[in-house]
Amino acid sequence: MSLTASAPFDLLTIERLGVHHGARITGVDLVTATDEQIAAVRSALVERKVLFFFGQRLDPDSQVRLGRRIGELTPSHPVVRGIDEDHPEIYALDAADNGFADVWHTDVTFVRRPPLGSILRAVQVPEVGGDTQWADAEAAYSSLAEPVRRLADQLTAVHDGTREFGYYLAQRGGNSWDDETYARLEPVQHPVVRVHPETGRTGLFVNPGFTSHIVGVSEFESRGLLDLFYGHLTKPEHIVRHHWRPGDVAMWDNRSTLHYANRDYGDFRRIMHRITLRGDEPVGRGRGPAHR
Ligand SMILES: O=C(O)CCC(=O)C(=O)O
Ligand SMILES: [Fe+2]
Repeated sequence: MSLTASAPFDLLTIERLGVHHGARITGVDLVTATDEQIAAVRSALVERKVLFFFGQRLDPDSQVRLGRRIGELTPSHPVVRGIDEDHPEIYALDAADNGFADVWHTDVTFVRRPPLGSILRAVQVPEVGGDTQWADAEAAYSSLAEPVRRLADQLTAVHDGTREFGYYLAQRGGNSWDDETYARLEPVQHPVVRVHPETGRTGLFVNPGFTSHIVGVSEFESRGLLDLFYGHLTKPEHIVRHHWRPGDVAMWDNRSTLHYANRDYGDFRRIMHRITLRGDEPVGRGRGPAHR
């Protein structure tokens, strides 16, 4: 189904990919977009959760400029440096430099204020494979049985980036990011069910990449609950998938989605550039942020 975001002005075209999430956006050049088009993209980002733009002509400078029009940018990553001195905001994932993301995750949930969203550009794509998948954490929450939702509402989880990034941080001797200084990656707590700060919708906010355990239950119970949530989050009906071509751009709301980059392209090189939008502290149902 195709619909125009803001008839009668034909700002851009939004083609939905799933009932709840995913959209192909056409009719906008991300380098020369008007303010009205940027506003339409920003609201589609929240509404559709992951947006795909095709054959765009962004370079590092214009990717950063675009990001600043959508929100506030953080530096590249709490642990990993930007691509060069002129682009401290750009985080490169290069298969030739161990840049893989083949674990379901939500970006940087191991800090107090995880990103609002990310904007990813395909710089070099493999001849085959290398698709990325996004899961809708709100559709997953709402399709859990009611008693399970009620249980999830009460839970708090610990998020810890040490396994993925602790080694790199130690090598760098610490870093500062988004107004916080990190000598070590201290685990943080977030509610298992997050209320979206813009829509009020609720979603599961745990991910296999960074959630270490659930607070106040046994290790056995924590493992079982997380496996239940992960299995449910990643059901095929909660997922949209993108096959990349050079120049494609994906933008996702990191408060309501998880993603996974398929590592199925053999020795081909794959290079992606990401910029990251500053977010706020997750808030649970009927309560504030989790206490650390
Ligand atoms: O390489 C990809 O497709 C996604 C990588 C990733 O996880 C990210 O950019 O946050
Ligand atoms: Fe990611």
